[in-house]
Amino acid sequence: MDEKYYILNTKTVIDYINSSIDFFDKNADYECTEIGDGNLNLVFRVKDKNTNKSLIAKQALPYVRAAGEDWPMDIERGEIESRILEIEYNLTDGMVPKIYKYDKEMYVMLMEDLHDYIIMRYGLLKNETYPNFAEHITEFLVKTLLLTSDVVMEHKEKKTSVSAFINPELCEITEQLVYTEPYGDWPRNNIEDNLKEFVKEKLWKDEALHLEVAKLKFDFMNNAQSLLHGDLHTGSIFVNQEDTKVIDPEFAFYGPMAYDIGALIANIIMAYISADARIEEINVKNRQKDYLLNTLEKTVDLFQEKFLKLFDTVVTDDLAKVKGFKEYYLKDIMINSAGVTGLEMIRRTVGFAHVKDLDGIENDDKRIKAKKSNILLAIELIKNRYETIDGKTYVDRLKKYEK
Ligand code: SR1
Ligand code: MG
Repeated sequence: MDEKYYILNTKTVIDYINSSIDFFDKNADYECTEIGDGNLNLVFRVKDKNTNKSLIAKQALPYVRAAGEDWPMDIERGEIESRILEIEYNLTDGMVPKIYKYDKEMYVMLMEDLHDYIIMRYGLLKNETYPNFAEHITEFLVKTLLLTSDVVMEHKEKKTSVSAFINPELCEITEQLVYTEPYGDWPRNNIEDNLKEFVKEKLWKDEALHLEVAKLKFDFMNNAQSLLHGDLHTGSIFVNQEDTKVIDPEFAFYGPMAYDIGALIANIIMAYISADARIEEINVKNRQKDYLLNTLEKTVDLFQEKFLKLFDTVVTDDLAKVKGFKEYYLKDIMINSAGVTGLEMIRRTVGFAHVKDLDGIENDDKRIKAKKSNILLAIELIKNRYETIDGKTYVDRLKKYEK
């Protein structure tokens, strides 16, 4: 790590910004808060109260924030994030925040403050709905995934890009936290007492399940298909009624498209399971559940529709143009997306990193019931992924576990 590196705080970040870029007025009246609630970084929002002009300063720490200094973490991830944000910005016409500057010595990214947006997970937990979300996020997925694959990119250029996005430490986190630890008695697992017996029975003893998880794990590690976001859950998405922006791609690397698609689908499903357990008022509950079911179905189906459409206009590889190939290629992606959906749902229930959707269900009985349904549905998705391709199948499977 560079000698110039020091960890910023709400006081030092203001001078740091002013010595880095020309952004604020000389007479600015600063307000600064640390708003990071992810597992890894410090995130400061700095605003001039006179003009309301603001920006975000995100600094990578040399360790996992959620665990402390005992869990060291590659600080170069900040650089990977700034590079992929630039690529995604160009591929999607600005569906990610604009980067003003990346500082390689301080591992700080200065970027656009999306102050009119809310993190989608929190919006959904407030029972908000976002009518354009499925349209927007499928646009993001199709463009970032298809346009960075061998279907489109010149193959040598793509291989160079693969090597530029080798992200071994963050991939290892995923290999461990998503694909390994939930399936055995690992120390970082976080399982509530009332769930332990169920988890042992359903997740740790089921060898048929372990075989399917192993297949998916080796797909994650060996299939350098596209430049992934790498952590596309509802905490990595900012929304409002009109717009959608994706943030936090520090887990980016070349991996299977299914990893981004499945992570997203899983988080929509968990929002649904959460709404069903949390919301008391029946009209609000029904409206929220209808919205989430509709968003689930639309996200799965629109992705496929847009994928097939864009494929024809951007494909460059001669053999990928062969009749039947694009349908074959997409089907394989969707099969593994259902598998990843299940993996993400399981790890968010019993692994190191949970979600508020489930942990935030206050009533103990309802929370345990919701977590059990979540696990059972997830196992079904992993084992029956070959038959889980379209949106309606997801909806039907989800509804089976509601009662
Ligand atoms: C130690 S990092 C734990 C989790 O937080 C990130 O957001 C990723 O989801 C990762 O798995
Ligand atoms: Mg994150």
